[in-house]
Amino acid sequence: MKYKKINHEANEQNDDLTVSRHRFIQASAALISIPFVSTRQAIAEEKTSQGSLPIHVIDAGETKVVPTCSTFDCGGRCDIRAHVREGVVTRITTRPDHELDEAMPIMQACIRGRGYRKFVYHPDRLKYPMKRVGKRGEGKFERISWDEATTIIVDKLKNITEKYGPACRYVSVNTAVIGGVSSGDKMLRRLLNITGGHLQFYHSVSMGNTAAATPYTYGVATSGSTLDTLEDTPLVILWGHNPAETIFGHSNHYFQKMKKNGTKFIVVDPRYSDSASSLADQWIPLLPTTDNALMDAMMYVIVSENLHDKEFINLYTIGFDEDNMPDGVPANESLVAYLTGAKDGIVKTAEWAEKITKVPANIIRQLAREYASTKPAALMQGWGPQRHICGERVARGSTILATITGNVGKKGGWAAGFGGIAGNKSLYGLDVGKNPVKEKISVMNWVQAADDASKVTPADGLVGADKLNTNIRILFSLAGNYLANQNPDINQAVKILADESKIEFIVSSDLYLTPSARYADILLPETSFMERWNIGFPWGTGSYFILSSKLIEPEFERRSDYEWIREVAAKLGVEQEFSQGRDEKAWIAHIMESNRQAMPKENLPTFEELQRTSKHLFKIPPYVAFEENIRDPENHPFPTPSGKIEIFSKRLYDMQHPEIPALSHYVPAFEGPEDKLTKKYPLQLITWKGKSRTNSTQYSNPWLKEVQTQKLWINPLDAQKRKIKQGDLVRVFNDRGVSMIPAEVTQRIIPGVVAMPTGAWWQPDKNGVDWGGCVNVLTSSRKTPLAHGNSHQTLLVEVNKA
Ligand SMILES: Nc1nc2c(c(=O)[nH]1)N[C@H]1C(S)=C(S)[C@@H](COP(=O)(O)OP(=O)(O)OC[C@H]3O[C@@H](n4cnc5c(=O)[nH]c(N)nc54)[C@H](O)[C@@H]3O)O[C@H]1N2
Ligand SMILES: Nc1nc2c(c(=O)[nH]1)N[C@H]1C(S)=C(S)[C@@H](COP(=O)(O)OP(=O)(O)OC[C@H]3O[C@@H](n4cnc5c(=O)[nH]c(N)nc54)[C@H](O)[C@@H]3O)O[C@H]1N2
Ligand code: SF4
Ligand SMILES: [Mo]
Repeated sequence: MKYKKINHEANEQNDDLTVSRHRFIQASAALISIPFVSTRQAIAEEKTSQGSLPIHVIDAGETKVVPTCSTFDCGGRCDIRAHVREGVVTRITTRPDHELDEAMPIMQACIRGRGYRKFVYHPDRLKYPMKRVGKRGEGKFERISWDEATTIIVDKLKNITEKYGPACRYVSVNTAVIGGVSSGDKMLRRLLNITGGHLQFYHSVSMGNTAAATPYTYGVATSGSTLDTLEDTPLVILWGHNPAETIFGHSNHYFQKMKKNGTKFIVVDPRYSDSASSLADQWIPLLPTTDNALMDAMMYVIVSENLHDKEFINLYTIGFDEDNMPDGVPANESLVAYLTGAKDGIVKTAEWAEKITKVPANIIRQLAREYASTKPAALMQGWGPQRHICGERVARGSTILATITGNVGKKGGWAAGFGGIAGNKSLYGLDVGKNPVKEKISVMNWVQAADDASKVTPADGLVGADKLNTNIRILFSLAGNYLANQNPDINQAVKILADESKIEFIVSSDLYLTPSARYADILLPETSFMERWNIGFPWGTGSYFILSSKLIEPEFERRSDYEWIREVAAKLGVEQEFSQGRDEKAWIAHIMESNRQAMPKENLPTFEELQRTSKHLFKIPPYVAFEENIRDPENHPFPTPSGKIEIFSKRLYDMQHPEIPALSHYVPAFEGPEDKLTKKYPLQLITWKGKSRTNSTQYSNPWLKEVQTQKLWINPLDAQKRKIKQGDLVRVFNDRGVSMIPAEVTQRIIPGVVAMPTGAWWQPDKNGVDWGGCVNVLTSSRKTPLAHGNSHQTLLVEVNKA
C-alpha cells in the first residue's frame, strides 16, 4: 500500500493526513492503572448529572485512568486522563504535574478538554440512524434501521452516479476529525475513489490564503518553526494571533515559558484578546484589513532609519531596491521605490498609515524600531488576519518584514507565517487511493457547483478541467457543520440546500442535530473519539503524537462512520478491496506499522507498544524553518524562481492583478473601512475562535456555555451613539442577514469594529432572522484573488438596539 505525505493544516480537504513532525523518540512504560480514591463521589456525581442517559450499574471495581486525546481541530492535542469504570468515563483529568518534564510540552487540557464528558454523555446526542420525513431543512426525522440506511445510501449512490457520473459526488468540510490519522470522512473518500471518484475541493478554510501566498516569498507554503526554538527570544509580536485561546495545548506551555524567561510580547489585534491580557506588554489595536498599511509604514521606518539587515538582504533576497530586481521589470517597482513613493508619489510614512489603521504614528515608529533592533525577534502572524479578503497580502507582508530584519532561518526569529512546518518529515495517514475525477473546485465554490456547475470556471478557481460537467448531486457531510453554520453567507447556501431539484441526496453524520445536519436526508449518529481508536497529533508547531484510546463502547445504535461505510461497500460489492479485511482498530495498527516501515531509522513504537506505554508521547528535536537555506545557500537555494527570498515576486507581477501586487502593499479592501458601503453599514465585524468550543464543536456543552456566553463586543463610543447598554439585545445586520445577540459593551475592542466568537449555532425564525448569534448569516462568500479562498472576516454591518 502506498502512502502519500502531506502537511497537515494545509490539507483539511485533502486525501490523507499526516502528523506534522517526525523524529519520534521512543519511550515506554506500563499503562497507568491507579486505584481511584474518590469513586463514590464520582459515581454520585455521575448519577445525578447524566440526565436521561441509561443508568449504568457501577459497583465496586477498579477505576482505570487511561491516557487519551481527542481528534478535534483545535490545534492542540492534550494529554487527557479518562477515569473509566465499568465502561463509563466517570471523570476527566489531565497530565498530572508529577509527570511534567522539561523536555516535553505540558499539554495539560484546556477547559474544553476537561469538559469532554459533557460532550459525550449529553442527552441530546443522536442515538439512531434516521431519515428525513419533513421538508429539507425542517429538521423532521424518523428512526430507521442501519440496514435501511445503508440500503438507501447504496441505491442513491448507484442511481444518481449512473445519471450524472462520479463527479456529482462531493464530500464537504469536516474538520472535527482531522486531528487523527484516520477518520470516517477519509474512509468515505477511499470508498468513493474505489467506485469511480468524487469532486474534490482544495483550499484550507483555516489558512489557505497564507498557504497560497507564502510560496511567492519562500517557494514553499509552510514557514513555521517549532515553538521550542523560541524559549530565549527577547521579543515576540503576536500579529492577529491569540494562542491563549487557540492552539492551546503545547503552545500555552511554550508561551508561558517565554513569559517566565522575560520575553516581551506585543499583540497587534483589533481586540484586546486573552493573549493580550495574559501575555502582552503592549496591545496595538488597528482596524481590520489595514494590516498592510501598518506593515508598509513599519518597513518605511526601518529602511529610512537604516535599521534593515543589509547583509541578509544582499545575500538572500531579490526585489529590495532597484539594484536588485529580476530581469524584465521596469523601473520603480522595488520595495524601496514603493516605500519612498517613487511611482505613486505617496511616501509610506507612519503618518500616512495612522490615517488608515488608526494606530498613532509614534506607536508605529516605536513598533518598527523595536522589531528591527531586537535580535532575534519573532513576528508571528496568526490566521485571523489572513481569513480576510486581503489575507494573501497580509501573509506576504509579514514574510517581507521578517526578511528585511534578517529573522528568517535564525533560531529565535520567525519567518512570520504560521502554516505548518517547512521541510518536515511526517507520519503518513490513511491511504484513500487515487481519485479518478480530475477536476477540483475551491471550497468556496461548492454552493455554486450545486446550483449551476456551468458557472464554475477556471477563472473562479476550477482546476483540472475547463468546465464542470455536472452539478453536485450527492453531498456527504461527516463531522462538519459547514453546510450551514460555518459556511459564509448561510442564507444563500441554505436556499440551494433546501432545493431538492439541485442536490438530490444529502448524508450527514454527527453527534448532534446541528444546523447543517437538519439538511440531511439520512442522518447518522456517529461515535465520539472516546468510542474509537486513533492516533492524534497537534498542529505543525507541536512536536509529538499521542494515542487516542478507545475508552467506552458506543451506546444506543451509534456506529463509527467506518462501520456503516464498510456495510455500504459490501452492498456495492467492493468490501474486500475497501476494507482489506480490517476493522477500525486494525486500520490504525496498520497505519502505525506502515509508518514504522517507511521510517526505519526513527524507531517508532508499534501500535501495541503505544497502548502499553504511559509515555505515549514522542518528542522530536527543535526545528527552525529555512535554517539550512540560510546556513548554506549555495547547496540549499530557496525553491523560488530566483533561488532567493522574493520580496518582489515576478510571478505575481506578471499576473497584473491589482489585488495581489508583486509587493505586498496596502490595497483598500472590499467591505473594509474605506469602502463607500460604510455609509450604510459603518461597523467592521470580525470573529474570533473562543475558548468554549472548537468552531461549533461542543456548542451544546452546558459547562462550556457557562464559560463564555455568545455576545457582541462593541466599544462604548459605538454603543453610546446607538444608545446600547451593557447586556442589551442588539440586531446586527447587513444586506445578507440579521443576527440577534446580547451586547458586551467593552473597551476591549477598537471603535468602529464589533466582534463575536465564531461557531454559535444558527437559529433562524420564520422570517430568517437568526437568534443564535451565528455570524455566518452576515459573512460574505467573496473569494480572495490568488487562493480563491475565504474571507470570513471581512464584512460591514450596522448594529441597533433590538
Ligand atoms: N479555543 C479555540 N481554539 C481553536 C479553535 C476554536 O474554535 N476555539 N479553532 C481552531 C481552528 S479550526 C483554527 S483555523 C485556528 C484559528 O486560529 P486563528 O485564525 O489564528 O484564530 P482567530 O481567533 O480567528 O484569529 C486570531 C486573532 O486575529 C484577530 N483578527 C481578526 N481580524 C484581524 C485583522 O484584520 N488584523 C489583525 N491584526 N488581527 C485580526 C482576532 O481578533 C483574533 O484575536 O484555531 C484553532 N483553535
Ligand atoms: N465567520 C467565521 N466562519 C468560520 C470561521 C471563522 O473564523 N469565522 N472559521 C472557519 C474555520 S478555520 C473552520 S476550520 C471551519 C470549521 O467548520 P467545521 O469543519 O464545520 O467544524 P465544526 O463547526 O467544529 O463542526 C464539526 C461538527 O462535527 C461534529 N463532530 C465532532 N466529533 C465528531 C465525530 O467524531 N464524528 C462525527 N461524525 N461528527 C463529529 C461536531 O458535533 C460538529 O457539529 O469554520 C470556518 N468558518
Ligand atoms: S486544546 Fe484541544 S486537545 Fe487540548 S484539551 Fe483543549 S480541545 Fe482538547
Ligand atoms: Mo480552522
